[in-house]
Amino acid sequence: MHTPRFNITAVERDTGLSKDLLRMWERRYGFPSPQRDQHGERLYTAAEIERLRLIKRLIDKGFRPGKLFASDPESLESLLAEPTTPQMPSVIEDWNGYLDLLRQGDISGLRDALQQQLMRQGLQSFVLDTAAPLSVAVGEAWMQGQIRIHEEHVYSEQLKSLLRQSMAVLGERGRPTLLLTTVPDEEHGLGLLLAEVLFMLEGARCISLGTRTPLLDIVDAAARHGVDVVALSFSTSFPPRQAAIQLKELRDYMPASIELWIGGAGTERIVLPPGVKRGMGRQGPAQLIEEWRINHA
Ligand code: B12
Repeated sequence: MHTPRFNITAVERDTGLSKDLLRMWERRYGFPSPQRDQHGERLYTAAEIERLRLIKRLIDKGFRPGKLFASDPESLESLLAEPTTPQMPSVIEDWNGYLDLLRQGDISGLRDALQQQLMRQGLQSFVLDTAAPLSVAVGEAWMQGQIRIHEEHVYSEQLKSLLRQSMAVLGERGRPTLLLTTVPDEEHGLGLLLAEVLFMLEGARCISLGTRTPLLDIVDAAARHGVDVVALSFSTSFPPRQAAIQLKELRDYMPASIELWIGGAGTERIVLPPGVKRGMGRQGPAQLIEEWRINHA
């Protein structure tokens, strides 16, 4: 039972836990702690595999890894018997866990943590309750000098790729068709991406141009793709007066049949020109879509 004979591939196959995750737990929690063979490859005991299986089942039930690794194997068994209320929302206890992974340069650990959290929460709650506040925490950490800008970029890229992957699985969507982007001086793009996911979950078709599209190109792209709506995101870094001027310009250039929607943390302060709609709060995207469908029924 205690002779280490199983390599990491066997453990991955037997437990359903990825190699990356096994290595991350080893670094983070000191368990499992495999011995090494003469080539330096990890070797696990049967007892370790058994405990990992138990831990996997408990995580699936909603327990947090931190608590499980601190418990001895016997109390794990009794936890399994307990009726549980899922312990949302965090795989890593708080945002500091994610910031630590960034500082350690542990990209695969970060990807696993985000992926697990997404699986646990489902896409909508992941966007609203993890990705949005975590993006703020990561941005703030950079501004306070707690992480480097390249670490923030790693986070943004991992989040983007995870969300793009999840959106691809959602498949073809119907009307309204939205063109999403930001105006030329607005570089903050994570809010736009999160809004795109929320719009897609409402069944809308989304075409994203990413950030910083010149106004005339927005108009051109909207016509080219025959969209129903142009949706723009504004962070609090964007001067509200400037936003109002650009929105009026854009509204004047576009046919009235194309709606113009705005959202993002910076929209509250913007005085809306006629013909521009604002989506606010968690339900913002869903409400705008619902309204559009009622008006176009
Ligand atoms: C993350 C972040 C960054 C990241 C951006 C990463 C990226 N690719 O987006 C990085 C680190 C790169 C960055 C850079 C900068 N930033 Co910055 N950043 C932030 C931070 C911390 C969070 C913004 C964010 O991502 N929010 C999370 C998203 C998910 O929320 P959201 O946009 O509200 O989106 C949600 C909804 O609103 C909605 N939604 C979004 N869009 C839309 C659209 C529609 C149509 C609808 C319906 C809904 C909708 O859906 C989302 C999910 O619910 C804020 C501070 C803060 N607390 O907000 C500062 C902040 C905005 N940044 C700031 C600054 C100054 C900058 C820089 C200029 C700093 C510098 N000196 O270089 C640069 C340059 C950026 C630029 N030129 O525009 C300041 C602005 C201050 C000001 N008023 O001028 C802030 C407020 C920080 C501060 N406290 O000083 N930043």
